[in-house]
Amino acid sequence: MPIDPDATPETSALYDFLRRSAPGPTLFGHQDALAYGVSWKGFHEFRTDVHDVSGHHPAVFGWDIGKIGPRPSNLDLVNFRHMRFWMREVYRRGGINTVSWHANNFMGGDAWAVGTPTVAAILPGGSHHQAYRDKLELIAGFLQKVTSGPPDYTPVPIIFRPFHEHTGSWFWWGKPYASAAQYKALWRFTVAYLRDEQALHHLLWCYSTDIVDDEAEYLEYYPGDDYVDILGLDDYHDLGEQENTQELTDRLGMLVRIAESKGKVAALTETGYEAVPKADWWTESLLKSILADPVASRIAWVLVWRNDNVKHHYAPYPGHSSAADFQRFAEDPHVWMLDELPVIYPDRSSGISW
Ligand code: BMA
Repeated sequence: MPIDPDATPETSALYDFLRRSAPGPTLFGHQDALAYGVSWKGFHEFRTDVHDVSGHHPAVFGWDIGKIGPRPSNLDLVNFRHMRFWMREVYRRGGINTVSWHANNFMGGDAWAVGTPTVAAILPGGSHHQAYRDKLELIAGFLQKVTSGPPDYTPVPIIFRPFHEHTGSWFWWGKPYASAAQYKALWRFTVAYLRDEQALHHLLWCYSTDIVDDEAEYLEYYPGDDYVDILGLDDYHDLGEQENTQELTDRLGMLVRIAESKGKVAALTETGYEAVPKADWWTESLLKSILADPVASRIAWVLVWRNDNVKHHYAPYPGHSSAADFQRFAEDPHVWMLDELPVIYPDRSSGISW
């Protein structure tokens, strides 16, 4: 069961699917996949770079609500109304949506403006608490409108992954700027506010660290089993220039063991090698790390970051040197793309609005 006892039937169905499917395949995910690719910006078609390369769309679609507020678009210029529309289309096609939040610093600056005691300041009683509540209220309004559309307006289940990579030092919510007690309090407040006060029941909550060395470090800031559905890991370290596939395998094994001991789901919530300069990276680095240990292979999904331009992209595009290898990756029986998913949401409205 998700941590929300009142989770919508579709949200519970998604969680159930993730738990049941985890021992089998690993789903492939890509950030901003429908919004743009290396050479295009989308709206009127269901297009992804990954599909252009392999004939298959990702199964998991990552989005980010960084800079939600007065502007129409997020920090990477994805229009928020379009984002909602795409999340609906993903749902209608039976895929999975996950939302991260590169939150601006409530004491000034963006997510990378570090060094301020912001976590403490936005907790109840803190100098910036009201600003935090106001932002969450706005987010609740946005998330509430992510529905299947007419006629049922079923809320579309969303895996929400705020305050990620807090074990690093690059975001204002990172470990050097907040104690474990403060981070946990922030997480718990956020769950209680969105779930109980704003009555959002279509969220699964995903906690994700950057690389850690052991279970104690992974759990140091963990807000508790009553506040987390999915245990994630972001790891760009092991499969980059200094590749060490065994290290990723070991970390994934650790993650799966922690998650399974709690009856929860594990996922490689972010990974990648910027511009994928290694032609066989998909099968020889990523898939190899996942398959090297049967325990590690039980991660539910792996998501790579966005395809912004030829220098900054994490999935291939037509003509890219890793395209052929990506095809092999996508065809591997262990890797599931969108068209390989069973029906996850029992009541999803049929029909595609394109
Ligand atoms: C980073 C880069 C940035 C982007 C941020 C949030 O990894 O891709 O360009 O703004 O993620 O998506």
